[in-house]
Amino acid sequence: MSDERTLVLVKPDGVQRGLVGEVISRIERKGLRLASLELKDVERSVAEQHYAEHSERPFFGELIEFITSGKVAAMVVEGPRAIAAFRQIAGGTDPVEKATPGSLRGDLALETGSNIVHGSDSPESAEREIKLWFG
Ligand code: IDP
Repeated sequence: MSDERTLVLVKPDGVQRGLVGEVISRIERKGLRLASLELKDVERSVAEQHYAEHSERPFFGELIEFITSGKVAAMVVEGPRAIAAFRQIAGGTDPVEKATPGSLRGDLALETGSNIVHGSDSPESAEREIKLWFG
């Protein structure tokens, strides 16, 4: 199967808790590869574009405040079925109700609003997000 690329973020909670290494370790142990990696301050306009699909949701303001509250580790991750494979590693959005034990969110997070990582959800999102974060 040909390789795919996905955009992964370790969100400010993950960076502050020192979990960047843990996230990278799980990505690499799965067999995926890092193609780019950068620690970034998040501009509001980038955050708003990144989460544009949620702009009408009641939690949008909170989401933008949170993602701009500290540095994120942004990476391009590649490998066969990288998009679905990273979402499996991440676990479901709600760390308690949806993420299973063994996933990053299932093992390491409690709140939906601070769930450690982001991973693109489709090839179209991945292309858009990689362009937004890495130009
Ligand atoms: P995903 O990150 O698992 O793909 P999305 O539905 O795309 O989930 O939501 C983006 C992010 O918005 C989530 O990771 C989570 O941090 C936040 N979020 C989603 N739903 C809620 C909610 O109901 N309350 C607060 N934050 C939420």
